[in-house]
Amino acid sequence: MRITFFILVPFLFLCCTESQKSKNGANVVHENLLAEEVRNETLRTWKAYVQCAWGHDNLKPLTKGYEDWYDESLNISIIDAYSTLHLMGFEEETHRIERYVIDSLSFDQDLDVKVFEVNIRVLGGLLNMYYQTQNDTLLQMAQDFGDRLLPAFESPTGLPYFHINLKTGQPSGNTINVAEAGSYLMEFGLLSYFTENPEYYQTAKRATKAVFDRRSEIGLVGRDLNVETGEWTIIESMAGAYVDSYFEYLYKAWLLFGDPELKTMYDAHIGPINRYLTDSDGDLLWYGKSDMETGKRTATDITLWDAYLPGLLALSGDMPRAKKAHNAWDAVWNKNGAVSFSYDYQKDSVLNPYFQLNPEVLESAYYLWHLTGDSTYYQRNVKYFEDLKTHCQTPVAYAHLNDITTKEKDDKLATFFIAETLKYLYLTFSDTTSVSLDSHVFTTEAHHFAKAAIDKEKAEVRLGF
Ligand code: DMJ
Repeated sequence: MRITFFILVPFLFLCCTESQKSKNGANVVHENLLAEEVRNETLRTWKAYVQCAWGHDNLKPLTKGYEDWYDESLNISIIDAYSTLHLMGFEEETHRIERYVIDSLSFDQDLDVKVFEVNIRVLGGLLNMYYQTQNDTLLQMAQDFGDRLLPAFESPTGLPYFHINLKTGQPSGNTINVAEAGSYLMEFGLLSYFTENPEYYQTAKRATKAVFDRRSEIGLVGRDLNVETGEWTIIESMAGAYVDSYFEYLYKAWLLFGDPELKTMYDAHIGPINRYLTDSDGDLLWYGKSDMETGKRTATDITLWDAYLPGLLALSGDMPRAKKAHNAWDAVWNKNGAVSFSYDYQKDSVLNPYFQLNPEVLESAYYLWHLTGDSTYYQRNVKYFEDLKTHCQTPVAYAHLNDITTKEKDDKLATFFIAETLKYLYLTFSDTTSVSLDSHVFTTEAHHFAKAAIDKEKAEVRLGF
């Protein structure tokens, strides 16, 4: 499939081979300059975090300070970065993280945390640490964290409340969007598999089904729901931000665990999405917004998170739509050398010009490159990486852009930059890493798990489907 790589990419990228033995014994080979450069940039960014922000949630890349999401740190950068550092073979760094998490962290914190965000970043990261090390203490910590999230799902509908207090288990926040309601199948499924306790997966599936059961007659879901009544509070339908990982997890959790009901749900949605949300413009395919009951177009604004969809379409085998949808995102990227928080494709205008170093455009390019072998997508990631360096690089790390048109930087660095953006670039350029879409499934936060690590028959029992 990727034989074309050796023919089509310039010779420049094929030199400089370096081999390393990773902790789990797998060979990590950095076969070209670009993979090596991404690896170096990851280490440079990580070292800045360690030096200036260790023990805090985020590095501030301009002032070299730090900031936390809440009154106390949840150590989100440390836990979220682990799987990428492991993938790249940084043994000293990953050992340090393992020791720190085991020796120094307790989640018995009196904090109201966002259930969705800490699930994908903290629980997903902890599960990856256990998966890589098989250290039981790390599984106990993941289970402890998962147990602290469970009370969020004790609502009349099974939908999770927006916040949960990690110490008291007190939930709060009655309104939730579809992504926040239905993106737990992967992490909770893995937790059920590793602990052999179906409760986690069953809880996640009940929340997902609570969304699915409220789809309209034409098969679309809205955006926001009331957790207690189950009523839609926003009935505008979309496939991107606010709903994205709900669709993503129906497909990916089916791929990893084999629960056939998830695939049935995915199939019930994807047809209506393609029918009612798309606008075609030659070689470009846009996914807009429609009324969930009538399917009538309501808006043509999109957000940079929506760019996960070409990757999901490619993964599920719909290459024609995946390619055209990525063409649309590539066109948006090329206007400013980055994508804005929101953009109107009909008016061709930037709405909110902020850029958070998000992975989605590059992630989908990786999926398309890997699954088609077409070097167009490899070259897109070469270009995106160049643009990130030109516009977002700082003396110590990378920074968000306040405005993609002026390139004014903001003193922020999201944890998904290492967890996802740099990982997908590295996977694109490194042809011989043992981790790929052939063998692994990636969570929405890009934490990777081998399909071979899950025995489908055992999954049926341990997850209870
Ligand atoms: C990530 O935290 C996850 O991918 C999430 O599902 C939505 N997108 C952000 C990064 O943009």
